[in-house]
Amino acid sequence: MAWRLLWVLSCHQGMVRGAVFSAVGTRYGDLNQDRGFVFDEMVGSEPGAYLLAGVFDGHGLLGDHAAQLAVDTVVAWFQEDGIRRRVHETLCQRTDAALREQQVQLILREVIQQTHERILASYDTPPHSAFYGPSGHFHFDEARHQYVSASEPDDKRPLEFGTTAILAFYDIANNTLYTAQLGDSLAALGGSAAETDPDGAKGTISARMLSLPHAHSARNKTERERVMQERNPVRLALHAIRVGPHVLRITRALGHKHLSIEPEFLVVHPQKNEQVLVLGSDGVFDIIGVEDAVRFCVEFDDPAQAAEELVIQATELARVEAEDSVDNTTAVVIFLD
Ligand SMILES: *[C@@H]1O[C@H](CO)[C@@H](O)[C@H](O)[C@H]1NC(C)=O
Ligand SMILES: *[C@@H]1O[C@H](CO)[C@@H](O)[C@H](O)[C@H]1NC(C)=O
Ligand SMILES: CC(=O)N[C@H]1CO[C@H](CO)[C@@H](O)[C@@H]1O
Repeated sequence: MAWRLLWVLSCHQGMVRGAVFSAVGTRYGDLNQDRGFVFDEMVGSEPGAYLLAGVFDGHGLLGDHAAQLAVDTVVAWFQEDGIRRRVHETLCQRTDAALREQQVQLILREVIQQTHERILASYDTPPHSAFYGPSGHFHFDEARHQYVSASEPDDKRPLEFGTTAILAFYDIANNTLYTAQLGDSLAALGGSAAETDPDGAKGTISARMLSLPHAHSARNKTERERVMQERNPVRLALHAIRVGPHVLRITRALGHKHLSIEPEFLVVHPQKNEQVLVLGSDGVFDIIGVEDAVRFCVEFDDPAQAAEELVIQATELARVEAEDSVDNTTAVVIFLD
């Protein structure tokens, strides 16, 4: 099995803890276009403390570059002094919750816009060489603004890439969880009733999706109609869209010059029996259902171990079910209690 650990990162913040684990699938050779991160600001339940996490699943020849730029941009943005102050003021103000929620969503919208622009700007200075799994190495031809295969000079690829995004922002003191979704990377929230209710049947799991699995899918009729109405070179295909030579199952993405970056937002207030938040690329949620993912994670005390085991579980199931065609698979696991 050609899965491989790419990175583990974990952070501790009072009782809220998160970690990310990612594995390369077998389908695209030794290349992982998924990225994930967990970032926190301040400790414990100090006013203004929050946890931010995300998963990005890149596509195209430079999909990994797009996903990495997304992580770097989002993390750097939230570390800027001006943004830190603004987030702090937003979370600490005693105004009504609706206004605060609106302001946090505005912040998320801005970081998405910023990240999109940063990835688009990178089209002007693409890396000189790129590795694209089984298709091998490519070199950038500046004159023609395209990539040419190092081993097959006739294999030319245009510059076209992007990434899905699922961002989760948890305002700890106000127990408010925000998600922003672009594409088919998803978030799930749930937990075990036994943790809070001694009479609750052990093994009773509650779980809900915090994103819409088909909101940005080329199978979604409303989305197909929206895509057709936009003035862009996107064409519809069976259960997919076609942008130049590329066939995509998703209709929105970050950093893709022809796709919408209008995210789906959701705001929830986690209940006592909802202790686990899972963010995953489609490598996770195409294979493991929401309830099973939550059931699996509550068995662990350490989010890093939960994320790793969940990814291993998903890749092993995929290997059996999809005859060794295993996608890049990334999970962020956050324990909220
Ligand atoms: C949200 O949390 C902040 C920081 O602890 C607090 O000052 C504020 O009153 C809370 N807002 C509400 C509506 O509870
Ligand atoms: C289809 O897409 C629209 C627009 O993105 C969304 O509001 C709707 O919920 C989606 N339908 C399903 C079944 O996900
Ligand atoms: C390298 C790799 O496996 N990339 C794939 C990750 O998953 C997305 C979609 O699920 C593909 O578009 C990437 O090519």
